[in-house]
Parts: sequence; C-alpha cells; structure tokens
Amino acid sequence: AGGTILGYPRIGRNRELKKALESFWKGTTTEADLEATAKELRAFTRGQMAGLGLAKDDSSIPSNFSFYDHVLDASVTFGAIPTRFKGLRAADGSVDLAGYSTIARGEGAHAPLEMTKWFDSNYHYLVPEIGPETVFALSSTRWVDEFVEAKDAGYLTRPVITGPLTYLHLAKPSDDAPHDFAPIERLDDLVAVYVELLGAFKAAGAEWVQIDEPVLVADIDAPHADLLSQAEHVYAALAAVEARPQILLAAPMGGLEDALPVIAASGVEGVALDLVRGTLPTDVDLAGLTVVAGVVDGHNIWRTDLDKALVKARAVAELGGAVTVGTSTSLFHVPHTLKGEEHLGAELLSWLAFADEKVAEVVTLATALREGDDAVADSLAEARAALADRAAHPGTNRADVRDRLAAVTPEDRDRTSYAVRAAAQEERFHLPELATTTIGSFPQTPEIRKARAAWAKGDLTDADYEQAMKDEIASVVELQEDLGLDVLVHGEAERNDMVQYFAELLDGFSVTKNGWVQSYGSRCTRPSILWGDVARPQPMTVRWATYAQSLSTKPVKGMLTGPVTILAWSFVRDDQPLAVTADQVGLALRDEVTDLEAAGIGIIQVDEPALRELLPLRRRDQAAYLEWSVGSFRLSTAGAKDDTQVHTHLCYSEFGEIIDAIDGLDADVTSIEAARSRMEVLPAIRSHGYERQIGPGVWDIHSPRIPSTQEMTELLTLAKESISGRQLWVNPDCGLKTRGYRETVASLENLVAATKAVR
Ligand code: THG
Ligand code: ZN
Repeated sequence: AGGTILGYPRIGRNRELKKALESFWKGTTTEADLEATAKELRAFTRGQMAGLGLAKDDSSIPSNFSFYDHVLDASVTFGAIPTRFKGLRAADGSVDLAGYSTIARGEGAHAPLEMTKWFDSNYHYLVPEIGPETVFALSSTRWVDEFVEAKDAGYLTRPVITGPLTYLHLAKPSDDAPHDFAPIERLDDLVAVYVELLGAFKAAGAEWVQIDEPVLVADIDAPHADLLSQAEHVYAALAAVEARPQILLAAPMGGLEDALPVIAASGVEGVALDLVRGTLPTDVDLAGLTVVAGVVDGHNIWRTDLDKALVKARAVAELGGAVTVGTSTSLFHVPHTLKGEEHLGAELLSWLAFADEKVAEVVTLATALREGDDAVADSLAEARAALADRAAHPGTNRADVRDRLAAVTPEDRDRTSYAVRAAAQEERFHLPELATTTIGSFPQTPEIRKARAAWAKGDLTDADYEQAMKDEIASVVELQEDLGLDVLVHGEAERNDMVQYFAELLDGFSVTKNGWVQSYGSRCTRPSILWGDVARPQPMTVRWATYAQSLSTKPVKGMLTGPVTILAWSFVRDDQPLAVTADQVGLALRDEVTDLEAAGIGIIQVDEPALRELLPLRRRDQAAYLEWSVGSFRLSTAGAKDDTQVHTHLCYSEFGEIIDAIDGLDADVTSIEAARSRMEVLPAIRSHGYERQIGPGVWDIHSPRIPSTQEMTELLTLAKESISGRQLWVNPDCGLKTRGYRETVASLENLVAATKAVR
C-alpha cells in the first residue's frame, strides 16, 4: 500500500561492491572480506529504502542483491553450470565466490559465459548454457540466506528472482546440445526447481516473492502463441504450489498486452506493470490481484510528472485490482542519488530523479492514492513547477539547431556507390588482404586515469595534461608499428568514456560526478544527461587524430561515436522523438567528419556498438526504429569523400536480426564481436550477400585470458569459409580500454601471427 520499487541499484553509492570485487580478484582481499562488504552494502540499502519511506514490514522492500549478475545467480542457484566448470563445484553443487568469478570472467582454459545486453538496456547479463545434459537442482542458499539476513535485521523483504520463461528464452544451447535443441524444452525440469525454491522462501518466512518475466513484453524468436501457452502453463504450476509466498509477477521493459489476461487468470496474486513503456491495459479484469502500477520510470532519470502518473495509476485501479504505485523497472538502470551532483545547477537538478529520488516519488504517489492529492499538495506543486521550467528552457528549443535540421534533404544521407568508393580507397591505401587493426581504445592505465583526475582537480595544467596524453598517443602508435598492425589508432587516452567524452564537448549535455550505473559485473558507466538541443561549438577529436597521424606513415583511424550510441548510453530527453535528437547529434558528427578529412585523416570510424541495443522489443516497432537510427548514422557519415574509408564497430554477435540495417549503414568496413560465439554469425552474413568489408573479432577482450595464435588461426580459417579474404579484416572483438598492457601486447602479437599464418 505504501508503494514499492522493482529493485534498487546494487553497486553501492560509492561503488563499494565494484571495489570489493576488484580487490578480491586481485588477491589483495579474501572471500570473507568480500562477503563482509556485500553484507554491509545490503544493510545500508535496506535502511536507505526504509528511510525514504518504503515500509519495512510488508514486503515492499525488494531483496535484489547480486555479486555480479542476477542471471548468473539464477544459473548458480539452479545448478545450471556448463560442464566445463564442473571442477569448480563443491560436493553439494554450490560454487564459492572464486568459482562464481571464474564462470563470469573466465580464467586459463575456462572460457567464461557469454555476455549479452539485457533487453534494450545498457546492462549485460551472462548467458546461461542449457542442454539436455543440464541437471537442474537447487544448488545455492544465497537468495534465501539474504532474505533471512534482512528478516533478522527487522525487514520483511520481497526476494526478486528471474523467472523461468525469461531465464530459458535468454539461454543458449550448451556446446553438448544437439543442433535442433532449444533451452525452453527444459521448462518443466526447471520449474520443478522453482517449486522447491518457493517452498524454501516460504519456510524462511517470505510473504511475497517477485518473479521477473521481461521476456513477456518482447517478441521473441519462438511463436508468440507458444510463449503465451508456456506462461499459462508455468504460472498455473507455480500458483498450484501449496506452501509458497504470494507471487508478484513483474513485467518490466514494456507492456504485457495479450499476456496480461493470461497472467491475471493464472492464479498468481500480483502483477507489476510497466506503465511508462507499456500502454494502459483495458478490457481486462484485474479483480482480486495486487497490481503494482509502474508509473515511475526506472530506466531514465527525469523527474516524474506526478499528475500524469496519478491519472494512470487511478485508471489501472478502475480495472478492479488492489493498486499500489511502483517503478516501471528495477532502479538498477539509474544512479543512486542526486546528492553530490549540485554542480549540475539547481535548474537541471530540479528536472531529475535518480534512484533515491524515485523512491521518494513512489512514496508520494502512494500517499496520494491512499489519502488523496491534498495530502501531498506541496510535492505535486513542486513537480509541476520543475516540469514547466524544463519545457520553457531556451536550451531545449534552439532555433539554429532546429532550422539546420529542417533543411536536411534525403541526399544528405547518401554516399556514392560502394564499388566506386572501394576502388578509390584501394587506390589510396593499398591495404593487404586480411588487414589488421584494433577497435580504437588501448588500455586506460592508472597513469592515464591519474593524469585526468589531477587535471580535473586543477593539479595538472592544460599544457601538462595535453603533453601527457600526447606521450601516451606516441607510445601507442609506436607499439602498433612494432606489432606490425596495418591500420593504427591513437588509443583514446584522452577519453574517459566514448560517449561522455563527446557529451562534455557538445552543447545540450551535462555529466554527473558520481552517477555510476552497473554495465556488467564490476564495470560501470556514468551516462551523460542529454537534456537540450545538441550542437558542436568546436572540433572535438581533430587535434589528437592529427597528432597520431603525424607519427606514422600508416593510416591512423579517426574515431567518433555514432548518434545512436550517444543516445543509448546517455539519459536522453523524453520530450521529443529520439529520431529528432539522433539527427541533431548526427549533424554535429557530420561537421567533425568534415574537419577530420580536411586535416588529412583518411579512415574514419563511427562506432555504433549500441545499434542493436535500442532495437524495440516488439517487432511492429522495429522498422521505424531502424529507419531513423540508420538515417542518423548516414547523416553523420554521408558527407565523407569517396576515398575516405568509413568504418563502424558494433558490439554484439546477434547480427542476423538486423543485418539489413547494418547493410543500410553503408559503412565501408564493419567490425563486430564474434570470438565468444566462434564466428557463428558469418554464414548468415554470407547468405545475405553482404558485399562490403567485415572484421569479425578473433579475440574476446571481455575476458582477461590471452588467446593463442592457434585459437585465432582457427577462428580466421573458420571466417574464411564464409567471407573472402579481400572482404575480411582481422581485429579484436572490442576496444581494449579494460585490458592491461601485458595481455594486450601478448594477444595482439598472437593476432598478427595468426593473420600471417592464414595469409
Ligand atoms: N561506454 C558506455 N557504455 C558502454 C560502453 C562504454 N556500454 C557497453 C559497453 N561499453 C560496456 N562496457 C564497458 C566496458 C568498460 C567499462 C564500462 C563498460 C569500464 N568502466 C570503468 C569501471 O567500471 O571501472 C569506469 C570508467 C572510468 O573510470 O572512467 O571499464 O564504453 N557509456
Ligand atoms: Zn565493442
């Protein structure tokens, strides 16, 4: 009744969990130290939520801690660990934190689980590998232990777990599975473990458990009718369990649509609806159900329009359920708190809500529902004033930006034909077959970070900082020449993050000091806030690129981040279509491309690693998305001359789904992630008839392991079965900023050796 949230950030307001994990991995702390930090963090988090007004005693506070990833936690809890990790398990099937870390990150001969984006967010989960051989058995007590830990501290929490449909539909077949096997075939076996788990929660005293099923808001590969009948079947089975907590089925990231009546009739006690992304349900009887009306956006950072939120919550109440207010998704997509972000200025600050402020909004809305609007009149008035101020701000509506965009013609998005460009580029660069390159960034060493921190504090002058970065660029260029790479990069030492760097130089953005959001495991990003119309006051990358090019006769790539990725990895204004914002960014980048060309840079990479990430979850919305996203990329690149080679980089391997869009980008060279999936995407690219050049990654840089020459030779040989040598580039899966120099040098040596062998 007092409102709830679907989950709270797990990393800690000062990234306590990140620091504890990384020192454990380094060996400077023990497993017990890590456990102790995690325990403190959980205690602080509960206290924080209660302090903000969520009730301590009625299951309103979620229990959603994870050391690394909630999907990995499900795998470990269900004993669904691939056979290659068998040796890590104790006799009872459990794994300790060292083993858990190995499954997540890989070590030695142990390749880790694959990592993939969580729906259309910037979070990555670890992909379960499920086969006929997988033995599901309750193998971890952590979820129950954490519930008991909270209960002993006086908090009756609501455990949050990933649902069986989402778990299996996000899984991939194990290496041992027959080729026509689908993980969902194991549904009944897995559900048996959920049944057991529900019993364990009940025995521990849980009154509610939250089961997350975001897969129900997405169109998946399997027929929609199958998904609905699976939902009906599973939730009837779980509802039929006698001794269990009440079930809150949460459907974040979109609308349940025709799955809602199925869930409502299944026998579960509650449903949590995403009413930010999803539309208001109609024509469905929710009588007898507890309904969490997810009217506070868990996925973005704008202050809620409380009046509109109340209208929605009250409309849902008309459908008959017992309605309480909640967030649309877990809050782990947003930073912890606005406290400490006063540098943003009182005005922008007043437009925003991070996790803690969103909890407070939920509490305000729940109070209004219960006691009437008068009970929270001041809060409602404050929110109205902030929203009106935001709408009227001159930076959100600039005539110069809008006039320029209005003048864009279709020709502004078109280059000459690829054949003509390819000939001009061949003439200019004479690159060898199987040209080698890297994606862009080199390791961000502690020295680089220190220099940037000192410069930010004013302890390092502009000139000294510039010199430090130039020294780093010179050493990266020299290293690449020594390694024998064909197309060099400057290494991006000057960039804290490939989006934030541009956000700091463009009008219309602001950046936080401590607004960290978990991206995967211990890794976080600080998404920028894109609040206004976007324009480029001056060149952003030309200085660094031309310095690097001056040091080598080999081509050095100019490196830009594309419009879709800038949007995907920022918190973007929600007061106009994304397409408009993307084109504003596209025009700013177009000017940068022109300036790079004029400075003599012949190869320009415009990264769009997030192109797939923003793909709408419902098929009917995808064509319109691909149209504007591809259009904004083309707006940024189509000003390039024929003999300028445009590259792009995309950070994932499920490529088949959007291959037409990738074709539509019309980049001359595209690099993609392919090492963890062993080039599995290439046959699809061949059968599509893709004619331009492609660099499938041969080194999985997300893991600290060093791939051998032989391993990369095998991958390249495999790639050549699908793609001709003239079309094929050799590169790692992704940028190297998270790697150390030791593994970078060793791996790139092997990469060059493998290329020579295959050539
Ligand atoms: N930038 C942003 N989002 C991203 C990526 C990025 N999302 C997808 C992908 N890349 C995720 N990968 C990473 C890789 C590394 C880190 C974060 C996300 C990383 N972060 C540092 C950390 O957590 O220690 C923090 C960076 C810093 O100190 O400045 O290493 O590249 N926006
Ligand atoms: Zn990448």
